[in-house]
Amino acid sequence: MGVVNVTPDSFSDGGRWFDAGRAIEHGLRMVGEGADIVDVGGESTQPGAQRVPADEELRRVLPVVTELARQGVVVSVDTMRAEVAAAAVDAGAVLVNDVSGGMADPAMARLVASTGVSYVLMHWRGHSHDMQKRAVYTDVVQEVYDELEQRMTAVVDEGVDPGQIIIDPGLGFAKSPEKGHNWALLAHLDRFAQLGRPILIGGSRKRFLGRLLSDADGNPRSFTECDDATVAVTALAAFHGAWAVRVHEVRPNADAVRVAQAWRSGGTALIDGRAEIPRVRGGQ
Ligand code: PMM
Repeated sequence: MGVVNVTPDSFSDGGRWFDAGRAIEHGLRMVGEGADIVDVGGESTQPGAQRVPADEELRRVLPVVTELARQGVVVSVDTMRAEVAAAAVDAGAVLVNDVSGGMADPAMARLVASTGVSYVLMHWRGHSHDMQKRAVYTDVVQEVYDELEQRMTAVVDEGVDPGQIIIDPGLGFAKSPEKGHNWALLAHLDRFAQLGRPILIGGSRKRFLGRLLSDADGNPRSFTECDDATVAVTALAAFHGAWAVRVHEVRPNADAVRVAQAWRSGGTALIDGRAEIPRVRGGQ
């Protein structure tokens, strides 16, 4: 899953794809590089970020979703708002990526149920402006697992089919890089598999990688210098059964997924030694 942040302020690629034309071009380039899904978002969720009004979010994402879907790209919309999700699905998005797991907008679950699209339900404890204060756990793996299970039950009670759901432990969202929460979650992907749904991992360029790669004085590595570490996370996550990884640099990560697949299958998933290139088409 390649990321297109149509925002002026996302922490990892802020401003680069704010213009609709550039965002569309970027999305198409990522498909050429091996992305199966392009995730389009109009609201930054970096720690400390303030909310964007719904009309502005719509203005940012709709032209991009519309054009990518028209060109046959499998489009996901990264939004916490049912109103934005509804418009994006009308414009051809086939997946709603809701980092709040349905908590930010009580209308989201019903919208997902009524449209039948796939739904990424991520672990979340509150909006970005103060989410890091909520990174308090006794047993991060157990608590994230339990909270995801509760959210799954809640959205299913609202009519979502369990088969629509993809779960995501929400790396970086109310998780402390200093306390190692993100690594605990990654080390226990098999535990999350017990929820019985595909798993999405979004570790690309996140602060826990910069913290891991701090210099001898303890200064964290900048996020732009964390792409190689992201690829390592991708290889390991894919090897341990993740369904998808959400990344900013598609090509090396798509390569890592193929390596992991080949390794996992012991070569049996290859055709004359070649990795199969999925041909995924979306749109209306
Ligand atoms: N991370 C960000 C945004 N959306 N969606 C899912 N499902 N999982 C994530 O981990 C996730 C997400 C924040 O990252 P960015 O601002 O670098 O795109």
